Amino acid sequence: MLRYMTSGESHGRLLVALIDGLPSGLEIAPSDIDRELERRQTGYGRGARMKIEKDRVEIVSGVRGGKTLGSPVGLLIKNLDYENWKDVMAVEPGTAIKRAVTRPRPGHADLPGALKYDHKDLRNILERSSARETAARVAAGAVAKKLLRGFGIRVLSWVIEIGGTRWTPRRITDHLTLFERAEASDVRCPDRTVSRKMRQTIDRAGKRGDSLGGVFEVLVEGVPPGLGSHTQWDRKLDARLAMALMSVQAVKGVEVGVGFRAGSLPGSKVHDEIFYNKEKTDEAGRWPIGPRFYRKTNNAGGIEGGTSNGEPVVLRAVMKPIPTLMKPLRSVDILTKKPFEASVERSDVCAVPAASIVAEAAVALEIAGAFLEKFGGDSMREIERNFRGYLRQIRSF
Ligand code: EPS
Repeated sequence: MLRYMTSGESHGRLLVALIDGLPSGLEIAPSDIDRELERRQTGYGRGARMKIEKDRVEIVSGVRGGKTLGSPVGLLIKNLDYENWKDVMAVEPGTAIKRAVTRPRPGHADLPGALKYDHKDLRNILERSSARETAARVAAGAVAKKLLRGFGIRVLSWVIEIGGTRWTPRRITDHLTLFERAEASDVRCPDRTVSRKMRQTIDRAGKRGDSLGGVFEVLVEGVPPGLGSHTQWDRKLDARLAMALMSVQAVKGVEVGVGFRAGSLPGSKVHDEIFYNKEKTDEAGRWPIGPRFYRKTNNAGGIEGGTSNGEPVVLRAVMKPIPTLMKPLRSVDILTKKPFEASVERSDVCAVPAASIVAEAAVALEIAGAFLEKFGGDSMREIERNFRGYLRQIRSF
């Protein structure tokens, strides 16, 4: 079973990710992870903090000579801003509480977290609920991506809406081209004109002291049929992916394939008809291979009955606007119980492009988990053998 956990506060010393259940023999280098960390940091609309941080991973355990050992993999990322917060965030006992926060932001974990954990300083909540944590998840996700790439599986993403400025994807045929265009855009939208409009939308919101959310799409190519299962609720691949996406800070909704539009279309327009191609071939040892069942549409988003069907997995998620606003919203001080209007020193206006990278990581970890359950083994060699055997089996089905 692939499991991962993260630890670390936003202005604490460092972030930690621990991944358990990886096979031995997976090649992994810090550069594989740093590339992903850099992608997460480059979106338009971020605040001053991103100029301070330069995320780099240190692989501290579970890897020897560039290959996983089969033991848990430990990853560290330093918070460079910690230098400015040492007196506030010190771990040592007896450190005086400085810069206590008593004014909860609407939309943030501040108040429910303080009530639950009995903290009179909201910093004890916000430091961990901060989306800074996502750097650790992206690091763990980079390892999952590396594993999947070896089997021809790629996780891609792009942004389709920011604060009401929307790009309507035309019939997607070449996902890699869309992805490359998204990579070239600082709002991660594959369309240049819409990208420009999205930047303007972000600028306008920033001037108003407001923040913006948006919608992004995550697509997984090369997923073989048979990941997940219809047999038990917690084995359904779509359910697991929805949880992974909902766990990304500020995500409020998830769609699979045609998603909520399925509620307004008849069955004849929703379900993807099944065809069979005797000729279809591809790279050896990869999916799709040889003769196969396929679809001309993909409204199911690559998942039927909680099981992947061999078409690309298509997911969409909506991120709410960041709750840290320059524009004051009404709230109540937790000590005085008096109303006040919140104001902040610094904030991001929009983090949707970064969230789409985080979502790639969350999805990669879930797909890798389902992949290892299906083709499980303790070493890469064993998994490769299982994977090839299964491909042979479905080719002659
Ligand atoms: C965040 C608030 C901002 C963001 C931070 C997430 O940090 P600060 O309070 O230090 O200005 O920059 O995101 C990151 C540090 C990051 O690496 O993405 C929040 O409250 O969620």
